[in-house]
Amino acid sequence: MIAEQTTLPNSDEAGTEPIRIALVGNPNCGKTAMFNALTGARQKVANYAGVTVERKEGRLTTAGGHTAIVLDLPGTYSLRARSPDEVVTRDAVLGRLTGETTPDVIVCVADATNLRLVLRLALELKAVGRPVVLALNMIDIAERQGRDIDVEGLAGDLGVPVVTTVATRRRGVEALAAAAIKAANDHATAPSNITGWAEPSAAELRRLHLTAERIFKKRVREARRPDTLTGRIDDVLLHPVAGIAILLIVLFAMFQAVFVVAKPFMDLITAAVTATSAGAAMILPDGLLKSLVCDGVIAGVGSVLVFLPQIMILFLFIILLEDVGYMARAAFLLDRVMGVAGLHGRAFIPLLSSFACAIPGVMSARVIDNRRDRLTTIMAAPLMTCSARIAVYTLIISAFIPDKRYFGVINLQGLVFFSLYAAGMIGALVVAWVMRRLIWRSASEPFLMELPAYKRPELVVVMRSVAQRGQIFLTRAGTTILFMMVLIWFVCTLPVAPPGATEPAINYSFAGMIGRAVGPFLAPIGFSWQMSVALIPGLAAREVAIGALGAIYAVSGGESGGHPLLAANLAHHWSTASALSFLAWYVFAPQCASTLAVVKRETGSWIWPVIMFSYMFALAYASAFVVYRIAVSAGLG
Ligand SMILES: Nc1nc2c(ncn2[C@@H]2O[C@H](COP(=O)(O)OP(=O)(O)OP(=O)(O)O)[C@@H](O)[C@H]2O)c(=O)[nH]1
Ligand SMILES: [Mg+2]
Repeated sequence: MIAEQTTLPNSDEAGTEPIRIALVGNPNCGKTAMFNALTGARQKVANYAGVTVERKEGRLTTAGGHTAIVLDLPGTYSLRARSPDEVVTRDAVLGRLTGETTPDVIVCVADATNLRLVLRLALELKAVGRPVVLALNMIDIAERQGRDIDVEGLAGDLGVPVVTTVATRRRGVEALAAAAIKAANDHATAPSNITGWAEPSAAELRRLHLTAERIFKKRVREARRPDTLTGRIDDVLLHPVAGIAILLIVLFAMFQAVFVVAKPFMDLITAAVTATSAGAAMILPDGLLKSLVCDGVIAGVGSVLVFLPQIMILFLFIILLEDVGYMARAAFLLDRVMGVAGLHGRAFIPLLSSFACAIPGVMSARVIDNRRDRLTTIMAAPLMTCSARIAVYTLIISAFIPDKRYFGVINLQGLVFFSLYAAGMIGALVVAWVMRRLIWRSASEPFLMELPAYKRPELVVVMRSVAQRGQIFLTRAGTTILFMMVLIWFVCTLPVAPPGATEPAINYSFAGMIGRAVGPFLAPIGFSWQMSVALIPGLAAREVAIGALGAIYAVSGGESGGHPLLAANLAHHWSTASALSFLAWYVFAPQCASTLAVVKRETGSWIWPVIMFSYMFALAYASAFVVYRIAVSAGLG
């Protein structure tokens, strides 16, 4: 990456390397929003601390044709780092990352409504010896609150240029870029006066703190219209009883919406997939190619594609709640529960991120500085229901759970869906609890959550993030899943049945052989050989299990089709007990391979992914077994 960027030509100063700008600031001050505004990137922005946990690089071209590299970094209060994400920022600023020097200019991003702590950080950054520019971000909110900030006085006292900005609306962003590039160029011609490359000492921090306090008192006035709304809303939302009740209602409504609202859109996609398949079947001559296209590609990818609406609706909810600032409240409300389970309060955000996918979840555990707390969180994160499991849950639910309504509003299918999520969450708490008791035997640290002020979400930003989620899903469907489907088709079709065969052709294929090999092992939990075969590609990406079932039944049925046919097929071939067992399996099933790889990287050892795989496998098998036995004895076998 770095080599590629340093060889790119700089538009006006051919031969020289582009200027490198680092964005540094307190958590949740708008660094990533600024990064996106500067570079056109779409990194994740949300209204709570600790969203960004790694260094991201982007490219900026100014109106004047200058090119610069911009670094987005995790939020921090000081260059004296404690947690792994703060270490990333410190090392980037001090030029300790391999192959990297200190940035040419540091943009200190400040939340203008909350300047107290950032001024000291600005002084620390100045002491590094590189030019610093201060961005007074969120100036829109500061103005609304009637906060008087003496911008020029501040610039004079700190000895750095100050630019006011609104990152989410791109206000002042070009001026900031120009100021940063000018500062870097001026500095390059001035004699180098680099003083420190080291972390500040505690004594130095105290000194800078006093200076910062003095500047703050002199240049910043109390808000004339302070934000009382946040406090008033919080009286209700953080209430120990009302707050929890509202949280449950919000979550419940979210999962109902995912099920009910998505339905018409899913039907539409299903119709489109079926039509495509029928069209392809008409054009293509009978034979293997037709089977590959219709049974493998269209039936397989199509059966995954129908879940696009559900995924986008789920993310719309999550993104809205994150951007308003509600998720930090949810963390606060659940802090007690999590504490009892032995999870650090900061674990909430990693667990929340795992709703999308366990990979960002495991990575955002970096915000936790204590290694044991961090490991506990990493081990529990994959039990949170990732979005890839939506496909599995929905398919089985729509095939086996009747579409009933209670009290006119509560949809039974949505209720089961919610329960599966709840099972995952409870599982995560139990695993954390067991790790605490069995392995660490230590209490988790108390934690003070920073509650951000509520904000009105920027509609364009929200819609863009939702669209981005859809895009990620479609890309997966078009690459990993498509590739796997072709592979699965081969495994299901070859070798072809011998002439005069009496059984369905698929029984003679590799899939049939694999199924018969692993089948006996999974028979006690009620899995047929088709179900067992589908689990294997599910290790690469969970949705592929659905695609695989789509292909297996399409190939063995000799007809092709999308989701409704698959659901109908399942209802025909599986007993309800087996279906429930399959759901239980997927609540705990071992992670896809990429999650295990990330766990290895984040923990620096193979032990943890091995433990993770084993405990999840054991849990999945045990719970599927129990569910299957109970269901069979209840007459659902
Ligand atoms: N009103 C307003 N909101 C902003 C502005 N800049 C950012 N935000 C919002 O502030 C919140 C935090 O923004 P981020 O860019 O995620 O903050 P960050 O500094 O990258 O946070 P971490 O990565 O957690 O350290 C988001 O909800 C943004 O939409 C601004 O200038 N005005
Ligand atoms: Mg960020």
